[in-house]
Formats: sequence, C-alpha cells, structure tokens
Amino acid sequence: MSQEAVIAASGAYPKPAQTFQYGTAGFRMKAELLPSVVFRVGLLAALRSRYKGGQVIGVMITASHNPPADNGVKLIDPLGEMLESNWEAYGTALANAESDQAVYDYYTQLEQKFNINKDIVPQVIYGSDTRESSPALVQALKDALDAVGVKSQGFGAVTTPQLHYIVRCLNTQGTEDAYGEPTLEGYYKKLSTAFNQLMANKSNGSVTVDCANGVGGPKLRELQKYLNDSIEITITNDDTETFSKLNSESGADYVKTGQRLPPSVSAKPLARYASLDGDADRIVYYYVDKNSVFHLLDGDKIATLAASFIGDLIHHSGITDFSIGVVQTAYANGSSTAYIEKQGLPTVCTPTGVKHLHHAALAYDCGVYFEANGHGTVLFSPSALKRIFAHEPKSPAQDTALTHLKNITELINQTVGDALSDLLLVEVILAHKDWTPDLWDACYADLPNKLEKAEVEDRNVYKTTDAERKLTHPAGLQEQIDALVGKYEQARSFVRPSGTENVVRVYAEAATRSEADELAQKVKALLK
Ligand code: NG1
Ligand code: ZN
Repeated sequence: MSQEAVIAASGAYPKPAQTFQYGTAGFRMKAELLPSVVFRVGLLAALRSRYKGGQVIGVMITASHNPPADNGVKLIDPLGEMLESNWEAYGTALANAESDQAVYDYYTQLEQKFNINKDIVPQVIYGSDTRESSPALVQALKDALDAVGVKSQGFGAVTTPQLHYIVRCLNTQGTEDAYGEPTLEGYYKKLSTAFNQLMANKSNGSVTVDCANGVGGPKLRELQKYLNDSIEITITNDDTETFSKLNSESGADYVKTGQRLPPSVSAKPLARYASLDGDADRIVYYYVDKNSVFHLLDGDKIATLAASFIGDLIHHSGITDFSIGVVQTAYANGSSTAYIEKQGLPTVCTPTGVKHLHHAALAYDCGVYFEANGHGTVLFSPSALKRIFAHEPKSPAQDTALTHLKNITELINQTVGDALSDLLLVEVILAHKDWTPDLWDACYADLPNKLEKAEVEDRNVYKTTDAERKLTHPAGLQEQIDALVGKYEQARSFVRPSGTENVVRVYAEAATRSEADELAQKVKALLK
C-alpha cells in the first residue's frame, strides 16, 4: 500500500459537507451522500481484518427498510456479529476526515495505535441489497479494498443475514466450530436440510410472504427450491426491477408501524401471512380473523413462540440445568414480558439495536432475542451445543425431541436475525403444535400501543437510562411523562432519540386503543 495510491483512490470520492456517524445500523442516509463514506468503510474493513489476524470481515451495503433513495453500509465481524462497538468511533472519524491526506493520516494512525502487522493480507467480502445506488457504492468499496491490497470477494445481491452467515463460515472453516459451507448454496442447504427433517411427514397448508420488493424475494425463491412440499410458500411483492417499489406499501416495517395489511394482500380469514424488510433480516406475521379484523404477530410473539418450543424440546429430551432467557427492548409489548415471566423464563431489557440484545443473549445456554419489529434470532452457547449433541436419550420420546432440537439449532441463523430462517422456524413450530395463527395469537393479548416520531431541533439533548425506558435529560421531562402515564390503566410510555433517523421516538401503550393513542399524542406534545 502506498500513500499515493490511497490518496489518489480517495480523491475519486470527495467528502460532502456533512457530518457522519456510525450508528446502530452503520451509516445510513441518502445514497448520494455515501460514496466517500463507503470508500472509507472499505479502509476500515481492511484494518479490522488485519487487526483480527487476517480473518474475513464483511461489508454489507443496504439501508434495510428505508426508502429507495437511501442506502447504507455496515461492517460484519469475524463470527458474523455486528462490528465491535468501540470500533464504530474509528469509522465515524474516518468518514469525517476532511481531506484525502487526512484519511490516509488517520488510517496510518490507527495502524500504529493497534500495532498492526503489515505483512498480514486483509480479507473482506461484500454484498448489497437491490437498490439502484448499490452498484456505484460497491465500486467505491472495491476501489478502497484494491488501494490497500485486500483479498476480496463480492457476493452480489444478498440478504444481510446471508452475508453474516458466509463471514462466519469462512472464519470457522476446518475448525470444530465450522458453521457451514461458505456459499449461498451452503446457506440454502443448511437451512433446508434442517427444515426438511423437522417437517418430514408433516404438512401445514400455506403461507404468503410479502418480500417488500427487496432482495428477500429472489432469495426466498431460491431457498424454496431446496424445501420439501410440507408447506406451500406464495411469494408476493418480489419486484426488484422497479427500484421505486422497494419497501413501498409493503414490508415488515409498513405492517408493524401501521398495524395493517399491505394493500396488495387480500387476506383470507385465518390464513398465514408474513412480511420481510428490504434486506430480509426482519419478519412479522399477521392474519385476519373470521370478522376480517387484522392481527399482528410481531417479534415479541415470535420470541415467545420460539422460547416455549425450545423449552419443551429441552425438557422432553431429558436435558436438565439448561438456562433459557428472552431478551427484549423497551418496545416489547408489556403483555409479552408478563407472559414470558409467567412461563418461568427470565427476561432482560436492553437498549434498542441488535448488538445490545445479541450481547445479553450470550448470558444463557439458549438466548432468544427479538425486537418487537421482527428482528431477532436464537443463540445457543458453544457449551450448550456440545451438551445437546453429546446428550444420550433414554427413551424413544427423548430421542425424537433431541433430534428435533438438533435440527432447530441448524435451522436458526445464529449469527444475526434472519427473516428467511425465522420464517422456516415459525412454520416448523406451528406445524409441530398444529396451531393456526389465532391459536398462536391467543397466548397473550397485546396491549394496544402506538409508536410516533417527533422532529426536534437536536435529538442529542435527549438522554436516557434504564435501557432507554427513562429520560435523564432534558431535566423535568420524565416527571411530566410519568404524570401523564399515571392517568391511564396499564400504561407505559417512553421517549428516546432514534439511532438511525434524526427524530425522537415516542412509544405508548395502555389498556385501550384510544388511551394508547391519546397518551402517545400527549407525550409527543411535551416535546414541542
Ligand atoms: P431507531 O431508529 O434507533 O429507533 C430502528 C428500530 C430498531 C432497530 C434499528 C436498526 C424501532 C422502534 N427502532 O432504530 O429496532 O431495528 O432501527 O435497523 O423499530
Ligand atoms: Zn433490515
């Protein structure tokens, strides 16, 4: 790597007059602002790989559920986790360096700070979602990787979780923790093999999947080719050619935020429907009842379903002293938390952002974590996996439960929340329980809730504590919220600054729909 090469390559991607910040989802904004950021993220990925002894780092170009004109970029650490949070600041500093020389200087400063061995060849893999802006951003990334001598490989359009999967596979190949074959085919085979075994001799009707006109559509079609015919999957909203359709009137965020059907879906009573987001790392389910009333089965409902099913399998396998915990955020419906606790399972609340949930889930033999918006997965600790795979069943019933349990650990993408893997997981559980969506829904009744956003002058003046459930600043505001909450039954409300948009979010829940809406409006009015 020469100074001239880096500076010349950086010169092709001038920084706009803008301050950037590596947030909970990496960098995310209007795509035209991103070329310099993506170039510099490429440099950071190279450093991170060398810092990790040449392990493979992933770079995903996506803006998930954001509108078509946005894009974003985030790094994936060697085991498929999100970038370690103390490195986010280096990404922020690189993105904000004011000149090409400053970019180079900061890069070499980091090399020195971490005493990075320059003989190590860095390795980076990358992928993108289906946005119109993605190819140009991929080019910016490649230019950075080439400028600093990275051995790189592109996977084209992939779901975010697929790239996480491949990163982990590459870094664990040939070890006792080998995660799978590091290809898309390997991904489909791993999920489908587990699914087909779990669904052998079962059939459970059909599910319609709205793919938000994003990358999940073609990838689900591909996955479908490997699945047995135990369920029929109907794919809708899978037009990735018309860029403007991405996340438009479709997708998990549309359904969850608006608590309504996508207009393109005419739902049959008691049939199963699911929506993915633009990069297929989120999923929500829903159905309409006999009276055509819409019911959402969100991330909380998926978490409770998964935790109770896995708990039963552990029990029926004869495995003892096994801890299962459910990790949620402040957005989890109060009824879901109460339900989980009633089942005797511990719950933990962390700040928003999957990196926090993921971290907390590691404390259990099996940690189930989901954001209410449908982003989540299940983690089995390495020692728990060893125990499961070494366990000797003492009866045919234990043997069956254990076989299911082993397949469940293979079906779940343990690197990150994965809409395709979660879809198959839910389908398996419903088939095993012989549940229609209303039976699943009947586990507990969601408290009516409302999510609002407020434009404020400076969201950074809003500071929170207690896993974002309480404000410490501006002074006095929390007391005003508490006073309002006190006027309603079963009510809860909190305010926090978004980590991905320049807004403050307001959440309220209460015993009735009108009270939840009113409380949200009143709390929002306090922010004026
Ligand atoms: P922010 O903008 O910080 O609320 C949103 C979601 C998070 C998470 C991130 C990353 C809500 C209320 N917030 O974060 O859950 O998914 O985006 O995509 O849904
Ligand atoms: Zn997403």
